[in-house]
Amino acid sequence: MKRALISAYNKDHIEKLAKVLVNNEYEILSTGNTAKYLEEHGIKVIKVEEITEFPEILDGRVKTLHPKIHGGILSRNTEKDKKTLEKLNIKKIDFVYVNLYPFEEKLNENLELKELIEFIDIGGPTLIRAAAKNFENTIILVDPDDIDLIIEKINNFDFETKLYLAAKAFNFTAYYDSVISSYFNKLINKEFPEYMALPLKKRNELRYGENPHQKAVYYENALEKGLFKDFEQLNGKELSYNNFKDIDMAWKVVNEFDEKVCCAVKHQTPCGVAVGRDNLEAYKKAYECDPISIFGGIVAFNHKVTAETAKEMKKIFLEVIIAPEFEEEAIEILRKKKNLRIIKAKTNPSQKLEYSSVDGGILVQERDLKLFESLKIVTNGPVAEYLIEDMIFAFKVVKHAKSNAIVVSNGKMAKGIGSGQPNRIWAAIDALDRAKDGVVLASDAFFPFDDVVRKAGKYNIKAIIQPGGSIRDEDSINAANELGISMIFTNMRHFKH
Ligand code: 93A
Repeated sequence: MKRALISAYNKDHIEKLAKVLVNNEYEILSTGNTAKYLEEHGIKVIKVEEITEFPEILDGRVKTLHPKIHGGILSRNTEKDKKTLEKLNIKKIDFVYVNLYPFEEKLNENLELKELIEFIDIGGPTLIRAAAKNFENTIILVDPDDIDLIIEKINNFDFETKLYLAAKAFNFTAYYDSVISSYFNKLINKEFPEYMALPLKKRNELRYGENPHQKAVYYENALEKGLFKDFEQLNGKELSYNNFKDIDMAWKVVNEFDEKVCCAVKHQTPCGVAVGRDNLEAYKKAYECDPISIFGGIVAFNHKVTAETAKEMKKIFLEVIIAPEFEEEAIEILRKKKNLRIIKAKTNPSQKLEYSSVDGGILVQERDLKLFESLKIVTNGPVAEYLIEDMIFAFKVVKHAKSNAIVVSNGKMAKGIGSGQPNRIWAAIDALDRAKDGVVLASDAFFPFDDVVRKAGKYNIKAIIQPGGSIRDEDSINAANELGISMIFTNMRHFKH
């Protein structure tokens, strides 16, 4: 007779599993409620207490933590181990199935810390890890989806199957502990702990990554809120890897604004942003900024999409439209385009940390959540209020454009966006040349020379907003005064690489 230990918080699947085991000449060993459940379902079980000759104590905190159990799980198929078991009257345990206390699920129930910690399973992970360590001699099952595999192999577990089950077991306990670890770090407000265990769970296998020859997956962080946990896809194909990134950034851009705004994104950079009195105006202005790049792009709104805007958007090929609300008729119109992904966002951006990977590690930083430190007019004379508002608009946009970035705007409409250039003057030339009738120029970082100001003068720019902080700030200020351009320093840089 072989022996299997079943200890499960969630009792789904255990009846089926136990029957399979019993039919294959296993006797079943179980903890309190699991034993009760199985007996009620007509399965004969031995209680762990009978083996340990020790009661479950401390309200169940100690149930299976006993040498008679762990000796049985951890012993090898050697003469020495066999003798030890014999001498101490321990019987080998050949199979373990555990379903842990649902700590992660309980996080949503607003429990007091005192109550919550009772859902930290100690004995369960210990059983799993012991069996997984001794995988050659003890079968470990954690995922009920593998029951069919167990049925198939039950009379002859091969090495690969045993290794696969062990890998899954360690993977699972590591995840389980990462949830607990992240939760405790949150309790002490530790953003950058010594050891980072992110509780990441695979949510989507993506068709591919940035390119078709790259495999990709979307992992969800169990402890974070966020757009991709709280959205509804109303139409279109499943999201691609590039869609995830572009949607994420477009949504962050529109959430910078209180006014009705529209942002078009292409290849991780805004290609049109505009505030409008209504939905249609915002869209039309964002479109006009760059009617070429928006093709195949992502369009985001921070407000309700109307039917008339839907009609307008239907005229061109878009990948994704994202907004908090859509008029019923707007959805009907847009649904005519089968592949167009329509995303109803249900939450504002809440992400605090950003992760990016390098060869051999990941970089973690706080998300760029601020806009400016101060607004200081550094040129002579006052600046008209409407220009200041326009400058702040342009600065909000330039913050999200790839460095080096320059945004030229007029009336809270981006007219020219120059981004991703290795030097500032090219970004400026790009933006100014595209803008034609821009009034305000924003830069994501300071001007090392006065060349951008002088170039702006040639295009009749009236006001410039930039962080300031260069050792040659004076040159740029003098050039601005000379050309009658107002300039504001924000004292905050927004590199984005
Ligand atoms: O409280 S524990 O951390 N201490 C233990 O010794 C122990 N052994 C098994 N939790 C323990 N378990 C867990 O009890 C299992 O992981 C399972 O979730 C649960 C099953 O208990 P019952 O059979 O009484 O429902």
